[in-house]
Amino acid sequence: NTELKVALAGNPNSGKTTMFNELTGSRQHVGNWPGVTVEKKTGSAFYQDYSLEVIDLPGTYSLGAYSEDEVVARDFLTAGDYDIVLNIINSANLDRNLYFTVQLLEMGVDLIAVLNMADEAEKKGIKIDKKKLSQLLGISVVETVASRGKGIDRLLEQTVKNRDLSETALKIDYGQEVENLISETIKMLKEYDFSKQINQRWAAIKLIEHDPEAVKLLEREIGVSKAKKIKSLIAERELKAEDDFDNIIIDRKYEFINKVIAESVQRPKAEDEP
Ligand code: GDP
Ligand code: MG
Ligand code: K
Repeated sequence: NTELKVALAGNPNSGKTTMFNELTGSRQHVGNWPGVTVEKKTGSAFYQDYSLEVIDLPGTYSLGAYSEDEVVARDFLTAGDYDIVLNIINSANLDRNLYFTVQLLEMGVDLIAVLNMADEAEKKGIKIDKKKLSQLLGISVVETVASRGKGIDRLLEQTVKNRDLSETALKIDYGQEVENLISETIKMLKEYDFSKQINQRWAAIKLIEHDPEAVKLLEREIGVSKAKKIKSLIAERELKAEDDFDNIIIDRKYEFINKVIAESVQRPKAEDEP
């Protein structure tokens, strides 16, 4: 009997809790995440010879540090104490949901994209080419209707099949100027022996975005004076740059998502929309 730790992550209202209930039935435990009032739900599921510990993470749109929910989800994901993440996606609202997916992929999180609410997407006439989407994102894609228990067996099958995924981090091209800075930041992170467990490219991007939690983590890990050298490098480049790096990073992320959607999703033409 092999144990797997599986976390459900995704936007609010994507059907995470419904999926959690579907997977775990009455084998649930409700508590709190340490130090915060955010509810923590865990439960168990069984498939073939596998025993799955399932964790329902708080729903978030982003993995910044702006709410307790985001911090809980992010801390869990950066700590890496899980085998695989099931990213529950509302198929009827793919654009918005993929923004979160892309953030997970950039962090190097091993995940399966779960296209939930497939019934809602169908009602709206949205057709998703799963094979294409899977190719473009480099991960497995499974379609489900959690509220009707549809696709659960296939999801369990894929969960077990993908249990040993490792470091499939997505690399979006942020353009020469930002890419040069990312490379130099990574070089310094390596030189200073910054956490090997955290994806270095992701850390560099977060530092360039001045993410407060990333800065705190950096200072904790390598000390304030070395951290200052990295912050100075970034500040110096910002001064010289014509465009705001934060904007470039966000724009390029959306460009990537738009391209993925254009190549894998067919929407009804305006006139035949129901
Ligand atoms: P969470 O915020 O991600 O935990 O989402 P919930 O599990 O609470 O689900 C939000 C709403 O969507 C609930 O009313 C569910 O019954 C409903 N829901 C969940 N999965 C599906 C699905 O596949 N199809 C449809 N039509 N509704 C769903
Ligand atoms: Mg929920
Ligand atoms: K893994």
